[in-house]
Order: sequence, then structure tokens, then C-alpha cells
Amino acid sequence: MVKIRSSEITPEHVYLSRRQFMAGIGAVAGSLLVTACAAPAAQPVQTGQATTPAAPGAPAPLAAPGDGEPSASKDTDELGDKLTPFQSVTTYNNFYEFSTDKQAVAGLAKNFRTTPWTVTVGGLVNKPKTFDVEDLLKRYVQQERIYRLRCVEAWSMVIPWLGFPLAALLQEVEPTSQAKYVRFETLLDHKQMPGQQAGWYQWPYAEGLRLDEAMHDLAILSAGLYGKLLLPQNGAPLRLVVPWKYGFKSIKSIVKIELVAEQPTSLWMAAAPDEYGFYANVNPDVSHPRWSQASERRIGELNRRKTLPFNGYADEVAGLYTGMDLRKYY
Ligand SMILES: Nc1nc2c(c(=O)[nH]1)N[C@H]1C(S)=C(S)[C@@H](COP(=O)(O)O)O[C@H]1N2
Ligand SMILES: [Mo]
Repeated sequence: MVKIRSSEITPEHVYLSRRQFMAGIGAVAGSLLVTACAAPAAQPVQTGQATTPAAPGAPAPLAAPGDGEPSASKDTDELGDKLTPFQSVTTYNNFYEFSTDKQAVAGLAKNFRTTPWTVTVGGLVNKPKTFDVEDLLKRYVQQERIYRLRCVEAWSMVIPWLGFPLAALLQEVEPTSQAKYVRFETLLDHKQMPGQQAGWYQWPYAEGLRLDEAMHDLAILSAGLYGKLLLPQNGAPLRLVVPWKYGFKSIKSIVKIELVAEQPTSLWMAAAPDEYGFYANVNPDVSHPRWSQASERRIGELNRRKTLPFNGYADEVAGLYTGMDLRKYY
């Protein structure tokens, strides 16, 4: 398993300052928080260790969306690329359930109800379970992961997510030996999500990963960014983030996770099979039928930049695809 770079782990002081945002922390021992959060920094984290549930009662170190200033432990990613401002991350969004107009999403999603919210994890597992999102946030240490997000439309951002490895949740439900893929589904609720009234897509939004991709430490479930809980437009209360794949794989507002034997069909594969494949790994050498993927526009920058294979995470993830023709499996 790949090790998390130390640059991707939130230093202790960030948790401590974030802690000040939290209401009702009161008597919870600071030492408990420090122990839980300092552990990963002290030693390289293997997937197995990262999945250790947080100590019982350890609070989720996230500020409510309206509370506190957006904060991150660094202003750049590990390549030195600047973080995309909070303002851009929260006002330029793809979330077709609300609108196909990126700048209209935030307003339309403003009153989206994200509590209470449960995520059902089932299918080919020994221990199917429905989790309350709030419990998940207490159960696993929320790590900061500064990742590049590369949309298939050839724009990109750098976002300081807060989340935990998807592997932690999957290990807890114990996939059976027949489980080969993971399928994810977004909430279906056309009253709250006006975009779901449009008949062009097969709602609910669905996505999938191969099980070994899903178990990779870089794949996280995120409930926050910039030190705060996610706003609805970014996929509250819980969304997937798979940084080496095009952004559409990072499905928002998840209600269901299912372990399955066959490769799932995503909303985009069903809508345009010639344009969107199952793998969707960021690849400068495989053009979209209607545009090149060789370069991209980083939000906030004037000049285009070169697109990196696997969005810059090739060292970590290329091994998942050994022997596969990436022109065919796009
Ligand atoms: N349910 C759902 N998830 C989704 C989408 C969507 O329309 N619906 N859009 C995807 C696309 S195309 C991108 S680029 C990212 C954008 O995430 P962001 O708005 O948080 O930057 O979300 C992805 N997840
Ligand atoms: Mo996207």
C-alpha cells in the first residue's frame, strides 16, 4: 500500500485551532484529540492504520459551514501549486442535480437539507450497515488532504479537503470475496434537486470504482473543506474524492454504497458512452472526442498548464493499472 506523504497529513496545530471553532467541545480532553490526530504525523500511515477508528467520543474537528474563517494548514499542494480560493471552490460548481449552470448551483442548493443523513453500505459484504453521517465523522479521524481536482471539461482547482480513507469504511463492512467493484449513489429527491426533473439523465447520479481503486489510500470520503463542513454545492454532507480521476467520478451527497461483482454503469457512461468511460483516469494523451485533455485551465490563472498523467498522482496509483491499455480503458 502506498504511504501518505507527510505533506498530506494535517499538522497537529491545525486541529488545535480548528478545535476552537467547535461548539460544545467543553470537557473533551484536549489530549484525546491530540493523540488521535498526532498519531498519523508521527509515523507513515499504512491504509490499515489509517482505518483505525478514532477514539470513542473524539469530536469531528470540523466547523459548521457558517462558522469560522476558511482555513488550511498550507497555501500550496505538494507540487507548490496554490490553493484555489474558498470563494471559487464554493461558487463554481458542477452539480447537475441543481443546475447545469456552475454559477447557479450554490444559490439553488442553499436550503438543501443535509441533516439527518444516513449512508447505507451493503451488497456483497458480511456486515451491511446504515451509518449516520455524524457518527462517521466521530468514528474516523478527519484528515486534511490537499488535492488537485481536474474536471473532464479541462479546468482544475486545488482544494484542501477534510475526510477519511474510503478504505476505512469498506473494511468495516467486510467485503466478501465476490465483491469486485463499489457502486455509489447520490440522493434522489426531485423536490429538493430541481435538476432531477430534467429527463436527459438517469437519476440518481451514480458512480463506481474497482475495489482496489476504492481501497487506495488517496481515495477519501470528504465531509469538509477549508476546515469547515461542506456546503451543499460541494456535495454535503458526504462526497467521494478520487484525485487521480476526472472530477465526475467524485460523486456528491452520497446515500448508498454497494459492493458488487460487475462493473457498475455510471450516470455519465449511460448518458454518453462514447465520451465517458468507467475508469476516467486523468490522461493528457487521451482526448475527449470533442476537446484535447493535454492542457487545462487552473481556476484563477491566465495561462493554461499541462495536464499531468493521473493528475500528478502517477507515482501513487499507476500500479493499479499495470498491463492495461489506458487508451482503451479510459
Ligand atoms: N451527484 C453529483 N456529483 C458530482 C457531480 C454532479 O453533477 N452530481 N458533478 C461532478 C463533477 S463533473 C465535478 S468536476 C465535481 C465538482 O466538484 P466541486 O463542485 O465540489 O468542485 O463533482 C462531481 N460530482
Ligand atoms: Mo467535472
